[in-house]
Amino acid sequence: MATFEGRFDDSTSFRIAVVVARFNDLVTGKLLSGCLDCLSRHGVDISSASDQLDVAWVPGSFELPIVAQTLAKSGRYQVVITLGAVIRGDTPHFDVVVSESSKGIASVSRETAVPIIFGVLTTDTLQQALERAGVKSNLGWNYALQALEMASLMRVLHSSDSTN
Ligand code: INI
Repeated sequence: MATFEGRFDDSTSFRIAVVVARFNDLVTGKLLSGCLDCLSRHGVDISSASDQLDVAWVPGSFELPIVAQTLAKSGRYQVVITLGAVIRGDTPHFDVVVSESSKGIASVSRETAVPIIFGVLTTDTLQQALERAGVKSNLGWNYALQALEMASLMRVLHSSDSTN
């Protein structure tokens, strides 16, 4: 029996892209701060001179999949993190935006075999979104951690492929 797990001691070796939606940027900006804080604390260079990290901004969560796809296909990144916030109270087409965004991100991830982290908050109110973006906890931190785990796990799986 083999057990495969991501590790957290190899974070400095990954190139990571973050795609952030400007829509609800009061929330997504805070998710990005939490995300970068976690990456930095795990040794990722988040400075403006970094060649380990790139950040792309898109208009809204609907656009996350196409940019995540372009970045994943470039072959440059081991993992892509998407960040967005869709708030039901303010969004008559909430279900459309959430559905297209989530299905698009899942499909890009499978198609490219690059892990794409789904960091889109879907809440009923702005207050709930803010609570998840730093007022209580900051899920941006968790999304970064999940990204590091997945990048590492994919490397473990690929190296196991090549030795078997
Ligand atoms: N995009 C979001 O990320 N969150 C939202 O709550 C939202 N609302 O409310 O509509 C939203 N809409 C924009 C959408 O993602 C696209 O950018 C737009 O439709 C252009 O394609």
